[in-house]
Amino acid sequence: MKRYYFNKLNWGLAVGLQLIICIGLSSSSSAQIYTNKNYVKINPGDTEQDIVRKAANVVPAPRQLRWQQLELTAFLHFGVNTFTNKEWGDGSEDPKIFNPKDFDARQWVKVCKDAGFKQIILTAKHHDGFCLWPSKYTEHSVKNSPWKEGKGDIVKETADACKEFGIGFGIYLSPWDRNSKYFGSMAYNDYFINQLTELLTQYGQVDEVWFDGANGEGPTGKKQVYEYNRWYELIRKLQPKATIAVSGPDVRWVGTESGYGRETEWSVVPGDEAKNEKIAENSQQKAEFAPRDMVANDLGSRSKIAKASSLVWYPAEIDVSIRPGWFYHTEEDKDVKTPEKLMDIYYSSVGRNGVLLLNIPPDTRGLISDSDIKSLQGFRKQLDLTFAENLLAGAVVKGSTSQKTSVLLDGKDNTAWKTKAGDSNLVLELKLAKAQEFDLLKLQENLQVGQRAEKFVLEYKTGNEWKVATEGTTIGYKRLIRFAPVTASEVRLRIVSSRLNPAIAEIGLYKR
Ligand code: FUL
Repeated sequence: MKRYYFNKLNWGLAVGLQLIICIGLSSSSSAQIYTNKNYVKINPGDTEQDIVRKAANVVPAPRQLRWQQLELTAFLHFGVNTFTNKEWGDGSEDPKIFNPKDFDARQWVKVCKDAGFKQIILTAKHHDGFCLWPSKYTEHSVKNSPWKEGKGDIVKETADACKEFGIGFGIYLSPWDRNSKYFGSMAYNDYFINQLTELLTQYGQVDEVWFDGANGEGPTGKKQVYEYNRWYELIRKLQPKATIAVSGPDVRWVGTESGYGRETEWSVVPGDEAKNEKIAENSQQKAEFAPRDMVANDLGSRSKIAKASSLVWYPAEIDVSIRPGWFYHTEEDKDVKTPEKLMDIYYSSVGRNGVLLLNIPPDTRGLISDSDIKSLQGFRKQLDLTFAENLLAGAVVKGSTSQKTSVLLDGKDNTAWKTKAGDSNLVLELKLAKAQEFDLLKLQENLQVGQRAEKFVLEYKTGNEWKVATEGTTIGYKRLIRFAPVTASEVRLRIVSSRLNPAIAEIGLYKR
């Protein structure tokens, strides 16, 4: 398992490499996979300093920035497995088993939105090949199920509900299809493109397309050689605002399904760490679900980028299920993650420069179950309570004015405390109106300038002495660190190391 996940990560980077080469060869291609800001080539003569400067200036494409700002996104695994009580179907299911009698997409979306989630990704087709929409290209779909007498469309109702409630809508389309007779042949590539086209043209705006890395054998015993570039070009053409995730160029799988990201999480990583051949080799082989181990804990440090031949903005998405499995199983109702566990996951995903993709699988009724709702409500309550009051509100940076200081406290991620070019040794000394007790630090960088901070320390003054409250490495979009409670009226943030001068967008201190 460990080996697989390491490989899955390399595989994601391999896809990146393939794309980079693709742009290199045909920069005039109609579909732009990268912009000239989220990708940079490293030249053979570049010095270490040149590389660091280049890394500091790689910034997200607008679609990547929007995605990062969502912070919380929800995964909905739903399909024939919900009814067979399995994690992976083999494609031989009778479509008649699919009958969610109380299905209500509005309930799904409302529950997610109330819990703070800003986007939903629905498993339109999982590895079993069963389509939640009436695809023209297969009989293995809702059109042959008793649900709504074969006239229903789960994808449509979900997309419509997302639009109604004003949250983003994304699709998961499994490349691996254990039902299609075409799988393993060239014809499958057209089949896949046809299905993707249906999903990208029939349901309004699609905000994220999620391609799973699993690739096993189809009904003929053969594996498929995928045509990734065709998928990406189609998406860029039909849904240019959509991010392409995991097996795609915009969003990187973090390398674990535990909900915990890396403490040092760089969104700028080398695009050249792996080779295309690994794609076939790295497919998932077993249907078992188990918590995964973290893989390589450093992807973008100076020593990593020094060896790169290109750099890309490739931020981490952290997927985890609220239950042990990805699909709903009644026997797991008792194992739903508690609000406390979800908070811990929040700090370790959103709080580590990632986007959380939390799976909340609907049950056989076609509804999110009460146990999950209860836990999500508790999570939202804790989130609101914790971040209700920034204890630095009204504080002033020493030697500055409250007007100038306010950029750090205005809740905007696109305004920042500016330092002089080359000044990577930023010190912000803040005086609070009165002594406060705090145990949680929030920092944000303005990503439109770039991800730059490499090491920081938060200190507080006691008597005439500065003591360390906490410290960390990367910040990125958001960094949250919990520490033992401290009471003070003077604090200082020191950016000890940075790639060029950092742009600090926000700082906050809270009491949990
Ligand atoms: C994995 C799949 O095999 C699981 O079933 C699930 O969909 C997860 C999100 O990705 O690769």
